[in-house]
Amino acid sequence: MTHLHYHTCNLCEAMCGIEVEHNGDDIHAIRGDKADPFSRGHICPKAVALQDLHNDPDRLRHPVKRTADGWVPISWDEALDETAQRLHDIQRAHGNNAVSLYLGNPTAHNHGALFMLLPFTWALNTRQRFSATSTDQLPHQLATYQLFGHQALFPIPDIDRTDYFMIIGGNPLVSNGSIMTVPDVKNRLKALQSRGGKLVVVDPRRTETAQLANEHHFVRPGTDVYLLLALVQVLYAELLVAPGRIDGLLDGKQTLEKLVAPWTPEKVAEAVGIPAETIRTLARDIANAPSAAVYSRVGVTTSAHGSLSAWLVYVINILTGNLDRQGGVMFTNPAFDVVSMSGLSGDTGSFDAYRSRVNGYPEFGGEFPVTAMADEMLTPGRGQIKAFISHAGNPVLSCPDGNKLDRALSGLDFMVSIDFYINETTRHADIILPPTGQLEHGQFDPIFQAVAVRNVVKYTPPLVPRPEGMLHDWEILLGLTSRLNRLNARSRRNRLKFAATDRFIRTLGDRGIIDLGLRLGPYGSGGKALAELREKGLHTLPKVAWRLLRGNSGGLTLKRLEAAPHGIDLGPLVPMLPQRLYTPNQRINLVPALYNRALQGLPVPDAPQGNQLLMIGRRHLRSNNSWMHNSQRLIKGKGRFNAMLHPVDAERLGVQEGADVLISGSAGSITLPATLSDDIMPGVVSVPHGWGHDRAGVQLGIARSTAGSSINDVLGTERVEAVTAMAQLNGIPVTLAPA
Ligand SMILES: Nc1nc2c(c(=O)[nH]1)N[C@H]1C(S)=C(S)[C@@H](COP(=O)(O)OP(=O)(O)OC[C@H]3O[C@@H](n4cnc5c(=O)[nH]c(N)nc54)[C@H](O)[C@@H]3O)O[C@H]1N2
Ligand SMILES: Nc1nc2c(c(=O)[nH]1)N[C@H]1C(S)=C(S)[C@@H](COP(=O)(O)OP(=O)(O)OC[C@H]3O[C@@H](n4cnc5c(=O)[nH]c(N)nc54)[C@H](O)[C@@H]3O)O[C@H]1N2
Ligand code: SF4
Ligand SMILES: [Mo]
Repeated sequence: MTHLHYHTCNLCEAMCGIEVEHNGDDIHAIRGDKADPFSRGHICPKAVALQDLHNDPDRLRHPVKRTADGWVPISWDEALDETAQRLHDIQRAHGNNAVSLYLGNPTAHNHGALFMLLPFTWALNTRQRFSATSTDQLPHQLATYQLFGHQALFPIPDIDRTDYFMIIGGNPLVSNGSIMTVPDVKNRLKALQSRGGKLVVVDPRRTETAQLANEHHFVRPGTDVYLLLALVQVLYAELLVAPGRIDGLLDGKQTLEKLVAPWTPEKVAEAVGIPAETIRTLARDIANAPSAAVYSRVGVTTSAHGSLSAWLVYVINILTGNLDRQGGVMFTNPAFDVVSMSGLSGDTGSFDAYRSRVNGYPEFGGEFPVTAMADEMLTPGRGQIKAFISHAGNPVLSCPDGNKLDRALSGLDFMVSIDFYINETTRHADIILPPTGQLEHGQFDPIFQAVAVRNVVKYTPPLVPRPEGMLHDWEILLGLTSRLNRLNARSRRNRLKFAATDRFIRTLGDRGIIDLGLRLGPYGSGGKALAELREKGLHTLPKVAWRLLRGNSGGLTLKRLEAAPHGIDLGPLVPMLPQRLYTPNQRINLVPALYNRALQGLPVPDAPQGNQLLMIGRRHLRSNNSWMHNSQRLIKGKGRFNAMLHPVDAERLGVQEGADVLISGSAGSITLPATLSDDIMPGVVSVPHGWGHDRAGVQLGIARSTAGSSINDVLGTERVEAVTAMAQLNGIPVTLAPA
């Protein structure tokens, strides 16, 4: 018997609906779900590979422990007990900060894990927390925190209605959108063009997205900040500043005018690589378009001046009247409103409340940047990291200086990984706790629904019931949380309190929490109650929660959502200001002090030096950061691990198409084949990240057979962004020579 099951692909942020034809575990086909109102049948090749992940013989299905004779299976009780006890003992002996935690990218795609993060981090009570945020979107979050008062209140391009869309350092045709959940992005961009709109891409490479665009401008890596300053300068100089409806909410317009005055297009043009007159035209086009959305992503946030750049992009949208306007950048009104829920508990974000021990780097949202991680493990003293927990991450391949981290991890007293693969990172663990796979748990996307280009909501149940002897991520994290709390509880009262929390979560389960969130959200009947609570400044969520759950309410519930297996479209984005602001005075200060300070310290850009080569990254549609490389169907075909450089540079350096080159940076060297292309700016070399699976002990049969090494073995941890100390992954000076 063949069944059709509707699910959501959770491999990237696009949330594509899929139709799985299957008989139990036996998957016959995976197709796009044409009835999903948001993704409209779109999928990419990775969705089909979900079946390879599901069937992968290398995927762990029970906890394992490292012994002198290799990995041996152990029971869940033994694994969870031993892990909690080891962590507890290390904290007793060396202080709470001796235990550290790293959260990888898929944590954000797993609602169960997300729901457990707060209780789990409370139980750990350590300042040594890290995540992929600091190799990714931290500057965006800092900017939303500073401007709008909440670290997750992102303005999202209204791509379906905009007249002008500028993408700086993003390649949605390959990445399928990021902090902009936008399935079927190619057709949406084509629709923009056929209604007379303009797509403009600013990128050191003529990317897949740039090839579709009406205009593409090469920009020298790391110089976006100067381009953006000049755009703002032109807006003021040519009297194009017109914030429109939100003008009355703004502070700092004059301060900003003075700050940008020196940054004329002429001053920056040579360094940026874009003529002054073109910069002027760009500013005029943004200002004069009936509506415009300016958007920046990874190429900008992981570069030298990511914080200033991310801030300036939002500023340009504000100054041109495009914030909170149809066709501009808008806030979402999600059914499960993570922003207002965390806002209610008073947790809107934090920055630089304390600093890291060794490097003195600022925390953001309770985490230190990953650039501090290895040093915190390797540097002796009170607070040195002795134990490490990795959840859904592979920092050895994804963070700068993988070899240093390798060294640091192998010197720890204890390491546990919550992951279903023995990869470059988890091979260092003492215990691995594997969760259920993507089709074995339900799928709900509290984060990505909150950054989608339409208000949408969807829940899909698991394809197959949780296999016997397996646990979901949230159950593993709850198992550890309960045990740690029990070990930590000094009084009977505390023990009872922890037991009650444990019972609360276990009774609700992930589904109960989704249901609760929906009821409390803007489309649930409890949304009003939540708004009232917020007005009263009350923080007693659980009590209200129980009442709402028992009551029979009229609004959106999980049950109603499940009756719509393809998801529910709640309509286009709507204006949300000023109510949505979390700033204390519900106003927007255009020039928060930290950006003002950073601008004072911004060096005047150098003219490009003759033979300098700057390395940037590159993503591929059939790859997903450092994983999904164990699928034959994804990795087959032309090799993609190569260094792309311009023929002019190749000639200067004596490099032939296809020949091996040695790329060296501050942390080391890698060898890889060169590919020559006019699509890359002269002086720039592009290398993909996430490869290099040949490290000893990696148990990924197919991935190991692929060629390649890790770009992050070239990048050092010392190159940090000035404001946040987050990793610089783009625009890195390297040398290149024939191998
Ligand atoms: N040089 C360079 N480095 C980069 C980047 C770059 O552009 N250039 N990009 C950066 C960015 S944006 C990011 S987000 C990071 C990503 O970096 P990481 O998050 O550290 O690494 P991933 O490659 O995403 O590894 C994901 C891991 O999660 C596991 N996993 C998958 N699903 C689940 C699940 O449901 N539960 C659990 N428990 N585990 C799961 C996989 O097996 C895999 O081991 O890389 C960063 N590193
Ligand atoms: N297929 C696939 N999809 C993915 C992922 C994947 O690995 N594979 N990863 C997912 C993750 S974790 C994320 S965070 C998103 C990222 O989503 P995007 O940001 O859209 O992805 P990238 O392809 O890294 O795009 C970054 C672009 O910045 C350019 N760039 C580099 N340096 C600079 C610079 O200094 N200035 C400017 N203006 N541009 C620069 C690069 O050439 C590149 O085109 O993608 C997600 N989707
Ligand atoms: S674009 Fe591909 S990987 Fe991303 S959600 Fe859709 S099918 Fe999955
Ligand atoms: Mo990312």
